[in-house]
Amino acid sequence: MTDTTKKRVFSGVQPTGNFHIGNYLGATKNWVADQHNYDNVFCIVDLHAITLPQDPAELYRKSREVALIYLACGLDLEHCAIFIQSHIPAHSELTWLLNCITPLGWLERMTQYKDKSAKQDSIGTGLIDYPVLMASDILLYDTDYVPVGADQKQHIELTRDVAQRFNHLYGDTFVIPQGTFPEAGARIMGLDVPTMKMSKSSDKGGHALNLLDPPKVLKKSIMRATTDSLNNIAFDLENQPGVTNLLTIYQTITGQDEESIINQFSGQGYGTLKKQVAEAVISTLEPVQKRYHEMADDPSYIDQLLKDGAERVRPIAENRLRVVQERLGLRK
Ligand code: AQP
Repeated sequence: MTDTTKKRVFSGVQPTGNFHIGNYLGATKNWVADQHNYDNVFCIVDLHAITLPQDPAELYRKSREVALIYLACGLDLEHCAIFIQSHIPAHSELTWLLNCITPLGWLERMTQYKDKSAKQDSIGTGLIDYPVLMASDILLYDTDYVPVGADQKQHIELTRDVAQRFNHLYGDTFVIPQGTFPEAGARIMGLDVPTMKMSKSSDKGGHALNLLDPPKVLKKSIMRATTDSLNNIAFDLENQPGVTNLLTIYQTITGQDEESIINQFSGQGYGTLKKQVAEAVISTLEPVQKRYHEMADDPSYIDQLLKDGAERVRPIAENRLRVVQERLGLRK
């Protein structure tokens, strides 16, 4: 990490709910695959999590769980710094500074804000400000690439707009980052309602495939997944969203192209497809779960690792914040 000859990657996951296979296939799996090519900064975004009410003890526990999941998925500390967002105060400070140049109308347009606020009786200011905090996370580290799922496209666009606006007003300060999205797996859908994205905030049984679910639970959820009555194996998002979602999970895990998957399953029933998807999911997650449980036995290890991660990224964040403060006339 902090290898200046390589382009920098930044991304993160909220320590809320259960880390699911959408988070893995849409984001973390790709971080692991590409980690050797980049200088990587991976964050556990606990300040984002508190834009909605959280139980404090659970938030603390989940933050460490996500760090362990990162490692269990295969992130290598030689190539990546892993840290908790709130341990670097520059994230909050830059957010305030960028708030002051971000038009409110830009934030009111965000679809995630509209969706999440519609589900709450009353909302905190943090929920609408979420994308500015995300812009700060990314811009503090001179990030070149942000590998995320498709649900984050609009937030990445806003990050670019905020950076360009600041650069225009105060002179070249921020690297303009680029979002990167996997070809397959960028939007894994819920198994129960395949027209809605698989989501951490749903705790309904049979909705998500959680990374730490035992094999029996994974298999049960897949075998119960909603399909259709067409009895046809096809990638057809509009007419067969459930079957398409199962095929996409299979495709993302196996790396096969659509045509060879269709050939493999053509003429077979949905039961066979589900069994094969379950086998692929279980065999992918088994080693991840094994590594997770081995490391979870030693909580002091994870605390030290997070402390080291924060120390590694702190100088980058503080340096960029100082430049922003100078540009704004807050310090010389
Ligand atoms: N269903 C998904 N398919 C593909 N990628 C996904 N990501 C999230 N869901 C899917 C990607 O995972 C990374 C972490 O996202 P997050 O921490 O925001 O997790 P989340 O599951 O989206 O949960 P939230 O935001 O708490 O809320 P809900 O439950 O409302 O969705 C990101 O790269 C994201 O794109």
